[in-house]
Amino acid sequence: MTDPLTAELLGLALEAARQAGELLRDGRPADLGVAATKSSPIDVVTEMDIAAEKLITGFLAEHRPDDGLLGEEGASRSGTTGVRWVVDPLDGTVNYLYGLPSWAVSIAAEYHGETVTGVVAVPMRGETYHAVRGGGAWLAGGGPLRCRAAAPLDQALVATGFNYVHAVRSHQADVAQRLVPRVRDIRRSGSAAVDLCDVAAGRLDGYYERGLHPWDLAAGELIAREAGARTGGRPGEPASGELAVAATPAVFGPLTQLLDEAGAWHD
Ligand code: 2AM
Ligand code: CA
Repeated sequence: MTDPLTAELLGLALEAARQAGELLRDGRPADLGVAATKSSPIDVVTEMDIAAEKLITGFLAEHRPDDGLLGEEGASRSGTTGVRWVVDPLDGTVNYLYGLPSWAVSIAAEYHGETVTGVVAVPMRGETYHAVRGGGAWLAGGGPLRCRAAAPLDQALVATGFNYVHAVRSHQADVAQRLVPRVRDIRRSGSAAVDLCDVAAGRLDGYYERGLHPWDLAAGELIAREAGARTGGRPGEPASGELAVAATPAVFGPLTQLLDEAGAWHD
């Protein structure tokens, strides 16, 4: 049973993510990707990002004015209710710029520091994933989400991401190079939130990335965990900016071990 507060927070997150997803989908100029290397399309993306965050924070403030908030585009306020919203209005910005479908709106609510509900809307897939702590993970309008059944590491499909900074990316490429011969294959979608939901939905066996921020992770990590995946960082540690890993229970242990040996947790 979901308690009334968590149910209220989930309902608000679903509605805010729906509205922001529509704004981003319908407001994206059709020719945005054409001149993707010029600075003006980047400005359009930044504008859309900020507009989506404003919509979400405005909606949440209207319904729950005393909650705290942390948003990727700088929205931040401390609250008095014990609830803090953690918001990524547009996760997968580069995909959005290029017209690739893997981008998401990610909204989580923490209660006294613990994530109690998370929503990830992926408008170009027409899918919204959500979870409440202890209540399972769900595809909106569909059924419960379950991560994949056990597969050994050498049959695992594992997603990752690379930092925007070139010096950092090259070490991450070395780590990926160590991984490639040990797994089925790797993927790089460009959205942490989408990757975490794909682990939840059984479309990936695992995902790892270094350098994530709380808003990239908060909702998707809960969704993955509630779908039966294990999540964490370096062996024995929670997921963090240092390293975030989500994988099926069979893949999680060997994957974190391998990532630790390969130095995935440092630049
Ligand atoms: P964004 O699209 O909101 O920037 C890409 O690997 C994933 O990592 C995306 O979810 C991206 O979020 C996130 N990310 C956040 N900060 C990053 C950084 N400094 N470098 C690379 N990816 C980052
Ligand atoms: Ca992000």
